[in-house]
Amino acid sequence: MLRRSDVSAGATPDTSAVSIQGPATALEDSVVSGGSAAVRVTALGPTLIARARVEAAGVTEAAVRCDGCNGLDVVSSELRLGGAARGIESRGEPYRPAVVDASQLTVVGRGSDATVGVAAVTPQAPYTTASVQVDNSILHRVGRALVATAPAGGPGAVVTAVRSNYDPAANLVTGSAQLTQSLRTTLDPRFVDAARGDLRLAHDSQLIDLGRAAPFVAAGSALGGLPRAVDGNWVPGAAPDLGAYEYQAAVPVARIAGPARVPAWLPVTLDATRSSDSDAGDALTFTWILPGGERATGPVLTRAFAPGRTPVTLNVTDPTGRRGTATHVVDAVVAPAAVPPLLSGARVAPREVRRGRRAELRLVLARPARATAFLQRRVDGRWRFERRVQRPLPAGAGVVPFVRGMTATLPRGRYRAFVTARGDQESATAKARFRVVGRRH
Ligand SMILES: [Ca+2]
Ligand SMILES: [Ca+2]
Repeated sequence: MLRRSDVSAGATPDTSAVSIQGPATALEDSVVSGGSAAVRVTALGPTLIARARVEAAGVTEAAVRCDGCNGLDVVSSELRLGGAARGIESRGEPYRPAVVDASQLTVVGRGSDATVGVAAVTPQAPYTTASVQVDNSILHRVGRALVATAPAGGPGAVVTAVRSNYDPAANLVTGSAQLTQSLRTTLDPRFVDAARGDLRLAHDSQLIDLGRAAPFVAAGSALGGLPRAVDGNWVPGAAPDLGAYEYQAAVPVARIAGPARVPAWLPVTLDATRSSDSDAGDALTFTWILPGGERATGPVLTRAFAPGRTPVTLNVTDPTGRRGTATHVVDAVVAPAAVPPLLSGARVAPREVRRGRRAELRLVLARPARATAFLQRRVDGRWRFERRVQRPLPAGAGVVPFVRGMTATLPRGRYRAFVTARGDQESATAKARFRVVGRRH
């Protein structure tokens, strides 16, 4: 048994990446490519290929080939074809009938005329038969969806296709071969992104829930390991989708990233981009709901909040209308106002005081205080006390005048006013420089 394997072979003729020769063998959850047949089965008993991705291009003639194998089941597998490859080929050998059942296949070609979805082939030889029956499958962009060839009048090759989606126009039946088709559809599969190799069904595919409940091969899990027979449309009742995958009809998961505590009235950003939906291709729409019924759309909400706790609800909706919800509470707080300094803007005006003229110390008090200024004069490189002026002042712009008589008695030179403001609970200091100029005494 091969499980979770990744096997490839070169382009050598008559080789295979995986060769199953004994019965009761399984190839599951694996990726296979290369060889003339990527997977060749010659076992004479039951074998199973489940949830495989098989690439058959270039010289590879078949993704899965049964050479006289009696009892091959293939299910929930994706077969990609290029060149002249066939998805499933059931090939009879003398005295060894080839019998293949296949369900839940997604077989995709590249639009070339030479590819074939499913084929049963009986060569000109005695006691040789080949059959394939396929259901719940998609055969897309292949040259011929179904081929059954057998010599005229000889043993048969039989292809039976039930409840599958393909274009039958180029089906080929030769000789004594038979082709039986029922419950066929020819819808656009609506893959999520076929150009990029994503062959899962988009939410609006009509192949969702179209499969029959009891296919030829018991379904098990879908490709990728996800549950099969999920109710993927709004019609009550679960049914398998056509093809290897199963649309899960998942409800989106809403997630909000953003700060819980923010300054009031300042814009903050709440981010919903980490919301998710496990259904491939389900684009999400975002609706934010604020108290009072205010709504906003888009994956990111930028908004200022009034003080207090504001619950913000996010609805994330997928294209089918399934909706996930998350709530984030924003606690907006008013930042304490900055306390202005008690004392600022201290300066002497004018900065050059003429002796005997008016001068004053100007300052700004944030709160009422008593202002005291020591006038110091620069003498021999040091500040020396000269005078003291003092005045209680209210809050606001304040002025401590130097009386005219005082300025008349100040010696010329460089000065500074060393100001101290004392309030009820606080004090502050500042300095203001000035000069005294004018005639000597
Ligand atoms: Ca389904
Ligand atoms: Ca979804």
